[in-house]
Amino acid sequence: MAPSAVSADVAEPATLPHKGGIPVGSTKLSGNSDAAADVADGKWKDFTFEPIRESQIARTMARRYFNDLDKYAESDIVIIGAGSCGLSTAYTLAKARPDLKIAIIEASVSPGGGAWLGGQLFSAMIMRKPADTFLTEIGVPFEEEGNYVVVKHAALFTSTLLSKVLSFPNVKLFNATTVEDLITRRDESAPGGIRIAGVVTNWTLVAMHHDDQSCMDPSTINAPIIVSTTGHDGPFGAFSAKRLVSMGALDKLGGMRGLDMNTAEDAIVKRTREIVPGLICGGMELSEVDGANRMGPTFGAMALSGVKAAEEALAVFELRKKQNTI
Ligand code: AHZ
Repeated sequence: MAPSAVSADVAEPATLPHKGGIPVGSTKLSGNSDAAADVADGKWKDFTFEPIRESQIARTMARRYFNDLDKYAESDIVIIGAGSCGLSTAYTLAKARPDLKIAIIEASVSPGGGAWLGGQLFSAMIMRKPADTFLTEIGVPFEEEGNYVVVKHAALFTSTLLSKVLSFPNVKLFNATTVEDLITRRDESAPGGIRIAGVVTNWTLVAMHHDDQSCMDPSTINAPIIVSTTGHDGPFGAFSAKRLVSMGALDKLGGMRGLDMNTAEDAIVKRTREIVPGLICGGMELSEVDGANRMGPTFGAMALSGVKAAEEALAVFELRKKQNTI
């Protein structure tokens, strides 16, 4: 069959997009240099960037990063893992409490966890109602399918949520950074005799070489509340749950059970809670704590577990902050 002609109702743009309106041309790029005016007018022949010395770039990046390390060494809330649950937690907390300093520690270079694809290697992301309320809150479009809604691509959800989270001035994402351990304080009143008082971190590339390099000590972040959302067990997953077991603060791992969407999603949201003083657990990491079912490729519970984790964090924040002065 011959290729069909371009449909007549798809009009050719009269001008190239960058000249026609967005963001240059009639709207103009902002900036007051001659070069900016040339770009706005589409004059590329004499175009040149503003001059730079390489050290300016190196110093700017280093200064900003080390300022952040200094600023967030004492955080109000640390979220471990920037998957769909951790990012939903961060969004809810940062919006509710702009006065709190929130650090997100993500082991991978790329935040988002398992939420870049909807399931298997498919694109669409499914959320069962009422999780559509969270999509509406963050401005992600979806299609109605009765009891559930569909986002056309999981990456649309993840990139939108990520951009909103990173736009909050009270949030810092430390990616390519692994939580290697938890900071603890003795607390005889707590079931396991400890309270969690921060995280022990290392750059992930360093953490990956503990077996073949000499000792490379980690760094630390103190915080009265840690929200752990590191996903179900795997090379990195269920980090805090496993560490709490090995230090005797949890009896044993419940072990994630087989797939049952109906049971799993309700359980994860309802049971998102503080499992040890100072440590709130949400998302699929919780399935390892409680022995909850997995849900597979339906993400509503991750978003709403994030909302619940934020609520649980704020409910105990003042108390834990008072306890965390030492
Ligand atoms: O890289 C991990 C991922 O981005 C990160 N992470 C894990 N251990 C870490 C550590 N330090 C720092 N020690 C760490 N970061 O945590 C993130 C977890 O994201 P995820 O998408 O795996 O977990 P989630 O609970 O947000 O979402 C789970 C999604 C799943 S799995 C599943 C099933 O198998 O049934 N169903 C759903 C919806």
